[in-house]
Amino acid sequence: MLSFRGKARSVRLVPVSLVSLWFGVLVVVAVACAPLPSASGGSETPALTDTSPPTGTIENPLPGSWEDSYVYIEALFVDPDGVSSGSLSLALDGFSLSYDRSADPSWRSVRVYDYVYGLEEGPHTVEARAQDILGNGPTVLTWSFSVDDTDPILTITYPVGNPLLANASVVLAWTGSDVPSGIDHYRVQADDGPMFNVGNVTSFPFHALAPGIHFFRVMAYDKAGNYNSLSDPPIAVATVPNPPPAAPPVVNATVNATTNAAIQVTLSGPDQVPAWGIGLIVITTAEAVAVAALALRPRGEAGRRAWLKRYGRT
Ligand SMILES: [Ca+2]
Ligand SMILES: [Ca+2]
Repeated sequence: MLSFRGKARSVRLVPVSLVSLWFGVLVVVAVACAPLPSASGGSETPALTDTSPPTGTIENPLPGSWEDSYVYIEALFVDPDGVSSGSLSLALDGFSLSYDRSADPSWRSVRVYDYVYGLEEGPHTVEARAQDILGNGPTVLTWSFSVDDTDPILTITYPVGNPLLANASVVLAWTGSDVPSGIDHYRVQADDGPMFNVGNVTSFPFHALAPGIHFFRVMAYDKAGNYNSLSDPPIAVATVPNPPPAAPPVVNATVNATTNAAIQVTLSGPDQVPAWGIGLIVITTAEAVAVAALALRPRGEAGRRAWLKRYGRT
């Protein structure tokens, strides 16, 4: 310790090391009173407003649902005090899952989830647990779902083979079955057209089909989302015949031999005759008369003489 004497008062100087000691004590007390960081980096300091356990919600799969062998499992826990990270658990059929989790910064809303592959067909049970950071709980969610890993079976009953569709229409018909969940709905398609969800009916009409061969496809979906393979779908074939050939053109000829004007001889046909089937020929009056005279010329010697006398020929 150092001391100085002055005129009216004395001054005592406290060693610097003692000041540092007091400051260090204050820092330690402040740190001790600060909220403890959680495993997620958020604060687990309770708000002390809620003594209830977390609220749990089943997110996926829904209770009683049908799933294929690939299942996503998720549960949500919410608590105003914050959810304790160490209290979380997720199990399937009694076996713990190495789940993942996601939480907001305060850890008041936490999701636990996992993906499961290759489950056997039949029922399965999930259990998810969580407590708040005060130890309230645990909240336990328990629910069941079922797995269907078998594709539906489908058979198209009409058309079979490749029938001719005289009226350009067909009513596609089929049968389908599935285990263990059963058929949920069918979808049908003609050629490259849209696929129609037709529900649970087993027939569907197509009308006004163009001439030519047509392909029809039916897809069956079970309640777990399985379907008959797109690479090998049930396909039916049918053909709409071409229309009958058009009637030959009809010739309508008009000859006007009384004038020297040009004469038109027109070839025309019914409406179905294409444009290229209609021709137009123009000849003169003299040519028309000569053609007619030759056509009417009598046969035999007597006739030849009468014809020469009539037309002044020798
Ligand atoms: Ca609570
Ligand atoms: Ca199935």
